[in-house]
Order: sequence, then C-alpha cells, then structure tokens
Amino acid sequence: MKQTIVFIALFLFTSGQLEITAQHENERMNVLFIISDDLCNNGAMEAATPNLDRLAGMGMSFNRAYCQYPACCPSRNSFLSGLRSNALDARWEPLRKLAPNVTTLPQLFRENGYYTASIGKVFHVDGWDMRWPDEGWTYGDEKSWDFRINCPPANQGPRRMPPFPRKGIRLEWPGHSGPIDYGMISFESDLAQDDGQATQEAIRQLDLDLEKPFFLAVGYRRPHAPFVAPEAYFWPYPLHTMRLPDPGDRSDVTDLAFNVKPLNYGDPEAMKKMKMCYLASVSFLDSQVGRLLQSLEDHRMMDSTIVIFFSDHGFQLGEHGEWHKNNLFEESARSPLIIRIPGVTRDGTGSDVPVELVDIYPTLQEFCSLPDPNQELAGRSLLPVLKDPDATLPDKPAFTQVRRRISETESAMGYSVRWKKYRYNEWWTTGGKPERIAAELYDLDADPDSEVNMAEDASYEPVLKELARMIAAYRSE
Ligand SMILES: [Ca+2]
Repeated sequence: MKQTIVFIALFLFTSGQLEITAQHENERMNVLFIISDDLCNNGAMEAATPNLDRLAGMGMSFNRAYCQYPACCPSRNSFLSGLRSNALDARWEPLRKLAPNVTTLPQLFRENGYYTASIGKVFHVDGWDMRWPDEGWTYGDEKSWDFRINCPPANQGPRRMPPFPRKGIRLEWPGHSGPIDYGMISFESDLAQDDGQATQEAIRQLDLDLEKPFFLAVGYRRPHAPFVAPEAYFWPYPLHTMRLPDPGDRSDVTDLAFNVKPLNYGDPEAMKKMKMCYLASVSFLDSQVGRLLQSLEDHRMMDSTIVIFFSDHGFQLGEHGEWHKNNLFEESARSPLIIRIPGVTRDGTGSDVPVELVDIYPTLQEFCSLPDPNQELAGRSLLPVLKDPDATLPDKPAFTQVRRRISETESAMGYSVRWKKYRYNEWWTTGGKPERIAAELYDLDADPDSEVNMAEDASYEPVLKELARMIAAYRSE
C-alpha cells in the first residue's frame, strides 16, 4: 500500500513536471509573423509559388480566411488589436487614436518576456523612404516593438516618391491609384528592392544571439502596387498568356458594390499587363519567403518557431471586372493563411472552417499561454483545428466591412457576413439616421463566382432574415 502511494505520488509528480515542461516550451517558442500585402488566393494559386507551397506542406492552410476590412491600414489595425473593424470605427487612422488603451498582439508578447521586432510594413506605413524609427511611423506603434525598421530600396526616387527602383521597363494601364499604380520589369537585383532588404533585415534579426524568445514580424509590400519585380520573375508570365475572367453581369447588383468603374477600366487588354505584373510580384514575394524560411532552417530554429503567413486582405484580378481591393466580394475579402506550429500542426493539412484574421491573436495568445490583453478579443482560438484538421468549430460568421465614398462629404458603409454557404452584404448610409440602401446575397455553393444576387428571391427569405440579424448585431458592436 505504502509502495502504491509512493508510486502514485511519483507518477503525479513526474506527469506534472511533463506538463510544466510542455507548457514552458510553448511559452518559449518563437513567432515568425509574415504578412503579405494585397495577396489574393487566386493570385497565389495562379502564380508560381514553390516556397509558399513548401510552407503549406509543412503546416496547415486555412482555405476560408477573411479579413475584417479589405484595405491596408484598417485591416492591420484589426488583426494586430484583435478587434473587428466596426469596433475601430472602420477608419484609416492610427490604431492608438481609435483605441488608445488596446494591448496589441506584439505588445502582449513584448510585455511577457519576448523580444519583438517589426521589419517593413507591419502596421500600415505611410512614408515611402523613411528608414529609421523617427520618421514615417504615423500609423505605427512604439509600445509594440523593441526594434522596428522600414526598408526602402536602393536607387529610389526623391523623398516621398514611391519607394521603388527606377531602372527598368515601366508598364502602365488605366487605373485609379495615381502614381503608385504601375508595373515595372526592374533591372535591379532582389536586394535592391524593399522586400529584398526586408528579408535581409529579418535574417539579421535571426542572427541576434537573444536570451529571450522572439516575435519577429516581417511585412512584405508585394504584391501591392506598384508591381515592381526583378525581370527574372516575369519570365513565367508572358503577356500573351494572360487571361481575364468573364466579368459577368453586374446589372442586378448595387453600383456601391464596385470599386472599379467602368469594368476593367474600360480596357481589358491593358489590364492583362496589370495581371502579368501582379503575378510576377507574387513570385518575387514567394522567393523572399523562401529565403526567410531557409534562414530559419539554417539557424536551426524551425522546430522552435511558430510560422504564420497571411495577407492583410485579398485582391481582385478582374473578377466582376474589378481590380484592387476595397470590395466585399470573396476575392477581396479572403486572404491566404498558413500556420505551422511545431509539434501541433501536421504537414500539408488544410481546413475549410471559415475563420477571420482576428482569430490569429487569440490563437497565439492561447498557445503561448499569455495573459488577457486590456481589450476583449473579437476572435477565437483556432488551436482545436490546428491540432486536429477534422475538428469543427461552432459556426461563427466572418465579418468584413468597407467604407465607400459617395460624395465629397458623404460615405456609405458596406457590411458583409460570410456564413455557411452564403455571402450577404448590406449597404448603409452613414451620418444622421443610417438607412439601408441595398443588399446582396450569394449562394456560393450554387454560384461560387457570386454572379447572381439572390437578395430579392423569396425562396431565400428565411436565410435572408437570419443573415440580416447577424449584420444588425455586428453593426451594433
Ligand atoms: Ca494591403
């Protein structure tokens, strides 16, 4: 009996130790947080991306991950704070102005024993050519980082000009973003580009002999406009091989749904140039991710580092005749998302569970056993799915919203919910007493390209009511 008690005591003691050790290892794991800019799933599928494919083969891909706002600044404010866009007033403002006391995701790591570094565009970066922390950080956040650096390219234009090399062949098309909306077959090397320098800076961070674990955020600008890539990345994409999707019929959808008017800027042939430059930029991005992952391996850190790769939102490559982002369509709202947690995720797994970029924050918080931040997080931890790809999470709608300027002084707001097989959008006036202007409903099982608006179809009435209730609840957040 005595021996049994000793045995049980010993067992409890050692199993407790094991738990503590496992917990301790979680706490000490590094985080490599890689953000792409404007990368859509269709572009990632169509372009040659051997390195992203390799990362996907080492972790789990989320096939239905949605941003909370399809534009740089508001989306980054959202996933870095864990708050959805409506709670941040859906505005293009510095996060601290919208939510002064929020604990950002990197800040939470920093306050709990991690070294945190921001390379390139993590929070939105407003300056074009500012390298050091005292400039160009209007949208950044000092509390979040031990170290931060913006990465301009070599041979850039004068101050406040777009930060890209100027030696190369410049390609243009009709567009809406002014001086940054062009492509360039650059005659300068990878390292002369801002993203090439970001990789170099990130590798320099891996070289640091830190006593603490790190949270290293690397924000690449590709494939954001202007679409500049060294010429080798253009080789797989001859212009004559570019095809655009059929824009379909836009007549049953409110004009507010479209950012680009007329469709394809009225010149589909010219838009093939944009697509070519975009795909080359995706391959250039992929190459940078490959160098970064190789460096992680060279530093023997692959088994002690969580790797997350995603984009701040999607991008339209001619679907519905649309280009760029700022839309509520699937292509604009959806982002690639790959997560690898050593010892947790299994190689090459995938999940169709709809998730939001705000889920990243609570996932990392839970896995790394970090305390609660100041704010109540909007997302939920994805750990059950990361541990078991067959696991399901309770149905949770994914919300995306976008502000649409309708005159010099007025804007409309579009709210979108992705739930089960549906995407449902409502467009509202802002200011005074908001009024609903229009609605769209897409049955994505029957109509994966969102071609037919079912919002007026009586057979969808029960589900329309349910989705409208979800939007109403979201709008009151
Ligand atoms: Ca972006």
